[in-house]
Amino acid sequence: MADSTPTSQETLSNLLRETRSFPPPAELAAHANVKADVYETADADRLGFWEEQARRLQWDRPWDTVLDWNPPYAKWFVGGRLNASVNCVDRHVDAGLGDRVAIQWEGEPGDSRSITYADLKDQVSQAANALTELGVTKGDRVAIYMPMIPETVVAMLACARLGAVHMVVFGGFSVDALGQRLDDSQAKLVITADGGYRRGKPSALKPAVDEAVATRPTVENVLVVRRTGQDVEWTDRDVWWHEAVGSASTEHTPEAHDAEDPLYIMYTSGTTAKPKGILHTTGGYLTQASYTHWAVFDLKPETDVYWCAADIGWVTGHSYIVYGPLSNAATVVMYEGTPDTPHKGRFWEIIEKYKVTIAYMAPTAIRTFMKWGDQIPAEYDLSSLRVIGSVGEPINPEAYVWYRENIGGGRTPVVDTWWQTETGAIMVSPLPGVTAGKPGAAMRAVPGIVADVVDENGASVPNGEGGFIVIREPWPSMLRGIWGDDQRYKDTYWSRFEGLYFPGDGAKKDEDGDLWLLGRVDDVMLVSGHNISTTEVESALVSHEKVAEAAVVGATDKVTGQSIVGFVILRGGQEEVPEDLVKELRDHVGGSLGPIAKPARLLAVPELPKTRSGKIMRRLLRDIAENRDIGDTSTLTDASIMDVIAKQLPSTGKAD
Ligand code: 6R9
Repeated sequence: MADSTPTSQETLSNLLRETRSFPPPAELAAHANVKADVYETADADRLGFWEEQARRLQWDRPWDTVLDWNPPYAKWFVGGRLNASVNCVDRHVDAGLGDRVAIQWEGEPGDSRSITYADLKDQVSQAANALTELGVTKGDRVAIYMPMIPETVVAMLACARLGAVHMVVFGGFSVDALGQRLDDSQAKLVITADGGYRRGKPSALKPAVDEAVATRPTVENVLVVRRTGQDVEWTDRDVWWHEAVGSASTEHTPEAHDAEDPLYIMYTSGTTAKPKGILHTTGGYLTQASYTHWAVFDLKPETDVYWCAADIGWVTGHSYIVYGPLSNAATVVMYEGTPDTPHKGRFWEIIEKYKVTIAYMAPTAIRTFMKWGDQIPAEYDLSSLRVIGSVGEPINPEAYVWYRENIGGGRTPVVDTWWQTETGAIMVSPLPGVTAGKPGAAMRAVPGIVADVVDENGASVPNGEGGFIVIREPWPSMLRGIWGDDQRYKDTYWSRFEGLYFPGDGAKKDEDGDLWLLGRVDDVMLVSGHNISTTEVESALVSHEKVAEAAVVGATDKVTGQSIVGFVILRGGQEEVPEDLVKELRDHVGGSLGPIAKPARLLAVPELPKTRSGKIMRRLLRDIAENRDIGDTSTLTDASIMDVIAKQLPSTGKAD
């Protein structure tokens, strides 16, 4: 997230014109969970609206006050008490849903497990007992560094049950990234596995934990799930999950926690090296995660099979694999591996196999599938799908339409959901039975959320103009701070515009007042006095038939301030952009956005540097474009990618 904001006095230029719009399907609209009047109801009494959503949960003690707002500090459902794990598990079993599948898990090698809500209750209770046995108590921090296996969900819910604060670290992160997070959170326990399956083979996790905890005395134990059967080094500190959890009682009496007791910390890397530990609490977070999951995906828990392809180490995995869906008693598909193992149709095979009705994934995955070709999904029966979602980045119109047509069969609405680790849950999104979908637009703040686009002085911009997205009123799942760094919380989110939350993203309102998110303002380019969003130029590039993926950055330029440098993955896989194609692409961008947006340079690359959630790390590409040494790569999913890119651009990059 942004630690700095642009100094320019210009707001974003609104260059892209997109006129396509898809109304909600009549059948879906007729039976939708929420209808058009919801916006009005929520506007008329915002706090009353959130109280009504909080009542969808089970509380041990009702709240006395809905909201205590002492800017920038919010407390929601003050005095209320509840247990998040009871809300995600026990209450469904009590309601007679014990036999419903909670987690339908698919391992990468093709093994699978169906875990019912009754099974989940037993496993979470056992894990809670085992953690207690290991000395974990309320308020302790527990690090979870795991593959995508059911035990990861069980571990999170066991922490929630005890009131211990979980801190999930993406399994692809390095020893350093893990160590830094252990230091900052002062975790007492690490839960990990011997390894997980990635790209057809076991990928070890325990050695990274061994190295990280060797110099971290706060960690008293390491609890290890056996997944791959790889050899592991063993010390006195280590405990096998199957022994400790497997032998524990399935009876566990949960305690209710305060609505404002911490639920988890999730680290998000900013523009500076030190990641921020975003803190979420219990009652408000669960209320909004649960409500948005039900409303935005139009969830029918009795009949839907829901699949979110995100990693659990990303906030999307927290809110939309675990807390949202399980609190709604949904059946959740969870997949361990990569989309191309053992073949490039793996995602579609999973949808066909489990008759998935709702799927949620990132634009980067969608663009990869586009690159692999239409014929791959065409071989599978995807007719079970009825709502498909996108999250993580602006979705280019081209990718949106491809997704709608090739995955959604041209009939399935796409919900483009904008939110952040900090917001905890979806903030801007169409509602599939209410809002029309425009390719590339997240459309409208969800009911109960007050978002706006403002200029550099904080004044609301008129329709048709761009600026900065802000949130005007506190919301239930908002971050409660940055772990151990209160000043940074105020500086990062609350200092740019008086009294408004500033997420750090650019946005525009179209002529209808619908919202388009334009990416991080740190990525905005300033060319000859115009602020141009990288998103719009990238979308224009990928709308050309020869371009599979694109990332653009602004490189310092003596004449224009910055000049646009485009990195493109060509469909044919060429290592260079031929001269005639350079001209064609520049003209293509010029034709859709105007001559100001024409890239000055275009470089072909085999891959782009991305984070765990598929966000392009433009900072690293800027280093290449400006011939600098490459900065911190510890949060890349694959750090070797920078070498690969630099190798292909021998005259431009210095990879090490
Ligand atoms: C959920 C998540 C947050 C940043 C956010 C924005 C970008 C996410 C988006 C989107 C445009 C969308 N982002 N969803 N931009 N349209 N639908 O991604 O959390 O990893 O914290 O990232 O991602 O830039 O500020 P997180």
